[in-house]
Amino acid sequence: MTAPVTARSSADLIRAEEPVLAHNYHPLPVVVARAEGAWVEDVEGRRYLDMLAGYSALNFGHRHPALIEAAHRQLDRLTLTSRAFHNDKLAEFAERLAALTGLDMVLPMNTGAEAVESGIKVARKWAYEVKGVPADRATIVVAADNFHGRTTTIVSFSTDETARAGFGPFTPGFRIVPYNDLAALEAAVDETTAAVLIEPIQGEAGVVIPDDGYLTGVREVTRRKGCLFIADEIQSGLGRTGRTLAVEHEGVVPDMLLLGKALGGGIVPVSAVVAHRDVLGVLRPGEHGSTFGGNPLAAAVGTAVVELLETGEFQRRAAELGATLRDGLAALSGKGVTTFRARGLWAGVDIDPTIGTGREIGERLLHEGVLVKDTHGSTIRLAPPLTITAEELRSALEALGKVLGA
Ligand code: IF1
Repeated sequence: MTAPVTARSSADLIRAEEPVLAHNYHPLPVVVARAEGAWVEDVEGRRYLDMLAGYSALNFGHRHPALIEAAHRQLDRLTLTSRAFHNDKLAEFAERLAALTGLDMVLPMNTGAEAVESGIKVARKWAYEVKGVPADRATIVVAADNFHGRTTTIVSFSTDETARAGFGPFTPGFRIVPYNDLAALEAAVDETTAAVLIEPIQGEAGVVIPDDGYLTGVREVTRRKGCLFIADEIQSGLGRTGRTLAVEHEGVVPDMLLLGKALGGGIVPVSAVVAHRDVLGVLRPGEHGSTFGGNPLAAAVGTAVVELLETGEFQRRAAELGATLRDGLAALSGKGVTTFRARGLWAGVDIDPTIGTGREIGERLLHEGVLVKDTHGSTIRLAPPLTITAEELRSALEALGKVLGA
């Protein structure tokens, strides 16, 4: 007879997962039971600063009051209709999201991968119907070291063998060029190209920030060669880098934006494709859809998220506290940090491999009450909620210095 779930310890719960939960993750040995703001608490009541924030899905912190209130209010009214009928929350969500991004039409989906897949389908349809690419000949140019999700089509253009091995056969029609290389991009775009799909900053690759001018160059090449510029801002967007969108750092407006993660406030999965009307307008009834896409609960929470971003408060906090983050990492450079890349409240930190792997650093930080996640090798990412205080951020940096032996 297993102990009732409520009485199980962290160790019991970790053990209980093993035979019954697919092993597609290797989580740190912490079992979170409750959270608020930048803090999470495990089953035994130990508190940790969350420096991962759900990979940027928790930009507004755990259980932001305004978002929880919007969710509670909607839970007590209506949660799902399917798109077979209208609901009274979707128009406002689409209007305010479009206005926030400067584009004019929204396709509401659920997960980031669904937004990416939807963007690929719309770009291909646009290529055939608007650009005049011959049927089934459309190509999409992507960057090496990309991360856009885990579906079969998306891993078809991944350069990460771990993400691909054993999942073939793969979807054709993608060309891979080195990131941050405009000459290679120019060479890959031709009359069959529907779109260039890139992350304005590569997240999983380790917060790889392209040279100033790269995004401007992508915009110029795609405009001149008549294909779409699709910016995947699922991780880089919604305040993370100190602007509403990472592309704003170069004043670039893409033809299509892919949004997700924080758009759901860390409460429900909400993603969206946002684009010009002459791009998303290629979709006609019955050609695309989703059971939960645009559901009233998601729309209500999404609108509350957009409302928070309309204030500019979170973008300002990320920009201002980003200076504290950069200064803190600079102080650790040469003392365990070899290099780092940072923009707003987002950093990829390369640790001296002789001190430990990213995973080992994560395990040591766990014992200092700080949660981080490694990306590859000895690189960790720092992406706290944008609601973190300067004090909390400094204490996380002190803990990093301590485990690095600085
Ligand atoms: C996991 C990291 C991984 C994304 C970009 C689309 C998606 C993601 C730029 C798909 C999702 C998540 C997936 C999550 C861990 C995290 C991640 F990059 F953030 F670190 F995996 F690489 N575009 N990234 O970053 O969105 O379908 O997941 O909602 O555990 O797989 P999704």
